[in-house]
Amino acid sequence: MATKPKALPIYVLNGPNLNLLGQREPEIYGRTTLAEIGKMTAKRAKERGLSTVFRQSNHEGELIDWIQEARTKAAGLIINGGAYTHTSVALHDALRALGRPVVEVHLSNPHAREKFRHRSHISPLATGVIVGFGAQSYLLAVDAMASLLQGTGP
Ligand code: CA2
Repeated sequence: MATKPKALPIYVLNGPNLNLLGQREPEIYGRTTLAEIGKMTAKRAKERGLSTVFRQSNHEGELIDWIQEARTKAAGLIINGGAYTHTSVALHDALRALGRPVVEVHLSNPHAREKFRHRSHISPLATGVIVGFGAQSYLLAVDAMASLLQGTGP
């Protein structure tokens, strides 16, 4: 009997300093660590019949390598670009070449913060953007991605 091919995972990529979550600035970013967010995200994806590859890097080039990898190895991409969101044309260009659905996610609401956080180089390439719900933003992003991939949205 033929075996069903395994569905590609969702890549969940996290940018600079997000490895510090839960250790500093809890009033802005909450007390949940990135490892905990990784576990919560994997659980929610599993409930939706999906799997995740969850990674963090402080290095712009490594994030770009992973976005390029996602072109063939991921069904879709959830990305919290951290501060690179606001600065990186290189991330923007890598996302232009992705050819997969993108959900941009942020713990805080950058639009309610300093002006330099109001511009995102990721948003123009994203199908949708989820901001301001703390760790729950990632779960909402998984739900959104599941709707996009499975056509279950309204
Ligand atoms: O709200 C978000 O998710 C951000 O992407 C977080 C970035 C920030 O530069 C963006 O404007 C919005 C910063 C992540 C740094 O996280 C830290 C966590 C604890 C202590 C210090 C930094």
